[in-house]
Amino acid sequence: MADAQQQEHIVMLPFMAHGHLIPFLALATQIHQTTGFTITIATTPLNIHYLRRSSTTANHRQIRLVALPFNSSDHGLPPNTENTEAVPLSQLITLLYASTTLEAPCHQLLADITAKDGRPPICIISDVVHGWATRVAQKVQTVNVSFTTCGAYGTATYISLWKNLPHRRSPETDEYFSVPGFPNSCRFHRSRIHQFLRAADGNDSWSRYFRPQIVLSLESSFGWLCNTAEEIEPLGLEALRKVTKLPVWTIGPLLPPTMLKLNHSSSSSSSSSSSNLKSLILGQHSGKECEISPKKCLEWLDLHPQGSVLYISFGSQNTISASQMMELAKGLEDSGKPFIWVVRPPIGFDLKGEFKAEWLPDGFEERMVERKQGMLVRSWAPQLEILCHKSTGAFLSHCGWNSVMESLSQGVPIIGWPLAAEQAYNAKMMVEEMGVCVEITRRGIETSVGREEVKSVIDLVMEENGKKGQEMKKNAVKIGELIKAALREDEKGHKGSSLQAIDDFISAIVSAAESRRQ
Ligand SMILES: *[C@@H]1O[C@H](CO)[C@@H](O)[C@H](O)[C@H]1NC(C)=O
Ligand SMILES: *[C@@H]1O[C@H](CO)[C@@H](O)[C@H](O)[C@H]1NC(C)=O
Ligand SMILES: *[C@@H]1O[C@H](CO)[C@@H](O)[C@H](O)[C@H]1NC(C)=O
Ligand SMILES: CC(=O)N[C@H]1CO[C@H](CO)[C@@H](O)[C@@H]1O
Repeated sequence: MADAQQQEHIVMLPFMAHGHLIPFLALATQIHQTTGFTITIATTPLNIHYLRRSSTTANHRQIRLVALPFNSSDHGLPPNTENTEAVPLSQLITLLYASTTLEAPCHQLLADITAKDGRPPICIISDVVHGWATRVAQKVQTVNVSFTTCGAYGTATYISLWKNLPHRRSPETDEYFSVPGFPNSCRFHRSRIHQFLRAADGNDSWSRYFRPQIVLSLESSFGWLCNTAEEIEPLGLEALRKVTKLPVWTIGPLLPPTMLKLNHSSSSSSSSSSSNLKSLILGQHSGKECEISPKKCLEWLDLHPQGSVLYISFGSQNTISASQMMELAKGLEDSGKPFIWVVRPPIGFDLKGEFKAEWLPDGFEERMVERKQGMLVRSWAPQLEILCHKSTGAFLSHCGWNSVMESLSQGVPIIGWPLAAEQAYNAKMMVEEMGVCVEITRRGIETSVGREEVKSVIDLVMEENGKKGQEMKKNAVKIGELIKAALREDEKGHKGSSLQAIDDFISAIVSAAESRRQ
């Protein structure tokens, strides 16, 4: 029998992508700090290694990290391929299928924990695409909770598209179609759908992976956790609740604490403050060559007026085509606006390889440096520090959810260039619902982008006293305030909605456990 005083135990199963692992670790930390529960995160050995490197500080030692046996060579993948960042797009589907083989070792882990603790963990929190985790939960007689590391609108769109394939039902000639769960007035353009999803007929390899996993998460979960705040995505949450038909706790966005406290500041204050989660997020790159120090970036930003610099990054996993890169550079030069650009080799080249000057216009970098117009940063930049700096005026982003939340929390509007996953739906939501975004393109790498479009969008957003830019900025500041309020606890102990949602979630799983154990 379990000791009545014994701490409850939660097992968390993140998907094998950096953008998922980090929010899982942040959620684990948050739940542990709120409840004192024992938390175990289980994933493949290399991803555990990555989490371990990312969590150097004291409270992360209280999170148990357990490696599940997994050898990518056994699944037709190159050696040591355990993360979406490590596979080319063509092999992503192989990695997705391989991830389902974690079910057996995961069940073994749960059985071991149950034997050791004398009772099953109070719940499993699994990534939405690990639908198989619901079967593990059932076998050890606990409940399964799905966690989406993305926003509500993007998640609702993504899962409803895979589940219902609505674009297959409307005639190809219709440019727009409706997505079940969303009101009919909210139409989606075909160009927003990724090529694999566009081609999906329910019997292709992508459908055969996604549909069963998502349906399990939908039909066999106790509830969902979503990495967003109630106040910032009303339409998205309405849709997500319609699609899941389950309780959805909005416990996010899970951001580094420094981003929640700081007002826009200059280098001195933002670089001196540090926190566990900040070092956690920065730490994820500790193994990588970082050619630029945060200090150097901040000093460069200090040279420029408030709100004048465009920050450009396509996330840790994506890049654009060679011709798009060339046009982006030309458009930037034409605009004359200051920028910091995180450059990576274009599509078709090794993402982690050396960046070659030939991918940019002749003498581009030298001219930009000389005019103090632009700074090129190879492969990785201190994104949090840049977004917190008062000189940063907009973020040209792939619209990954973590990047978008980091930016909006600081009141920095977005220029959208979505590339993969649910990013195009995030962009649509930010344009239509939040009014904080304009897009250069709707669908990443498949479209051509001209220097004129690049310049005109940058001008629209960055022009001093420009009407559109000011409106976007105002909306972004408002969203930033809502995010901070949701994550704040005031002196009287009144909790913002996301902190309250964590409490509500904990109460729900505790009372479910009580009735199970009676
Ligand atoms: C993975 O499997 C391959 C082929 O069977 C083997 O050579 C390799 O040593 C294994 N790797 C690990 C880490 O066990
Ligand atoms: C689905 O695909 C498999 C192989 O890819 C094929 O054998 C099967 O007939 C297909 N089923 C349907 C209903 O199209
Ligand atoms: C941030 O700025 C706002 C308004 O400018 C101010 O009310 C607030 O106290 C500041 N917060 C901190 C932590 O300095
Ligand atoms: C597969 C499975 O066991 N799913 C369970 C997940 O949790 C809900 C709510 O407790 C159960 O009703 C499901 O049976």
